[in-house]
Amino acid sequence: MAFTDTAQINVEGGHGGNGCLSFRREPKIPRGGPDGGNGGRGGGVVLEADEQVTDLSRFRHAVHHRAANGGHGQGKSRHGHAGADLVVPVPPGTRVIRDGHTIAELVHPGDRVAVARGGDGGIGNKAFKSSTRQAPRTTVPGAAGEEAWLRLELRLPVDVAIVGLPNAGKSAVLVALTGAGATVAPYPQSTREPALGPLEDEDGNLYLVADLPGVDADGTPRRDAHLGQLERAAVVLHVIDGGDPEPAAERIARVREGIAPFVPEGAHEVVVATRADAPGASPGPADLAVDAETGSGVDELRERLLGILSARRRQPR
Ligand SMILES: Nc1nc2c(ncn2[C@@H]2O[C@H](COP(=O)(O)OP(=O)(O)OP(=O)(O)O)[C@@H](O)[C@H]2O)c(=O)[nH]1
Ligand SMILES: [Mg+2]
Repeated sequence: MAFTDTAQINVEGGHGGNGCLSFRREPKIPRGGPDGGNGGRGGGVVLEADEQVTDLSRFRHAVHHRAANGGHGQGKSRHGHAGADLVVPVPPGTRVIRDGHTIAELVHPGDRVAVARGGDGGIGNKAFKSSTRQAPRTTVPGAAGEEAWLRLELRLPVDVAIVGLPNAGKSAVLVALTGAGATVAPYPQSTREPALGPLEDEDGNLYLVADLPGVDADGTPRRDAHLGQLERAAVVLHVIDGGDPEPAAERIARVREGIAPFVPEGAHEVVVATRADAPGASPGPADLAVDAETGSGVDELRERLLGILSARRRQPR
């Protein structure tokens, strides 16, 4: 299923079990007192970051998430059991939004947030017995669980976001830089979802590079663009086709305009031209030129990126 980075889900805690109305009835005890037990509380709903889950696509069809109800109280003073909590696995990097407010960022595997409380259990008539009320018939029913609609947004911890026009060579640059297995194809929009690859600096720190198939040929963000994944990027790696006869400055401006709303403040932009070794190609105004086919310029590009990333790591904003 296609990579999905937003979802809308409904969560509901379990209903509390009802309190029980009961009196002790035994042959040798003619007027036994009240013995109705309390209801158990309903289970809560908990979201938990789980590294087995890579995106939010499962929530397209799994919208409602309801925890178990509490058991009803019973005679002979038996209380109902508590309903089990429902733990819903989400990918690490999930932001949880309720009524427009972020209530949690589940960044690391195992991070959890309770999103819907279970309803309180009811009260059985035994609890209402007192010196003046020997035979109470009062009970309290269980309460409904909390219910909420939540918006989930997956934000991958992207350090370098590769952007550029269709067919510019974004996927080829990702593969050349990181060895990731991305689709490289001689037609536009061959990449339909973010492809990821790692970069490692000399201290062994790992950085995530993402190829974001974000914009159309005219620079406008695509409907399924996933440009939200730019949010944490330290570097925007802007790939241009070094063999394209259209003036590079115009192509660059188009992409910049399209992605501008998504680029975080303080992000560095590195413009790299592909097809450096192809006949007639020109790097134009690019910072660097590479050829993904022959590998020329790729090491310099990697060093440039790691230089920015390492410096930023040492001096966090
Ligand atoms: N010779 C040469 N070919 C390249 C270079 N970069 C990309 N190509 C070729 O150009 C075509 C498009 O490259 P992709 O990496 O798929 O381009 P993209 O920007 O990811 O394209 P979309 O995902 O479709 O937007 C492929 O056939 C690549 O092999 C390069 O530096 N040199
Ligand atoms: Mg591609």
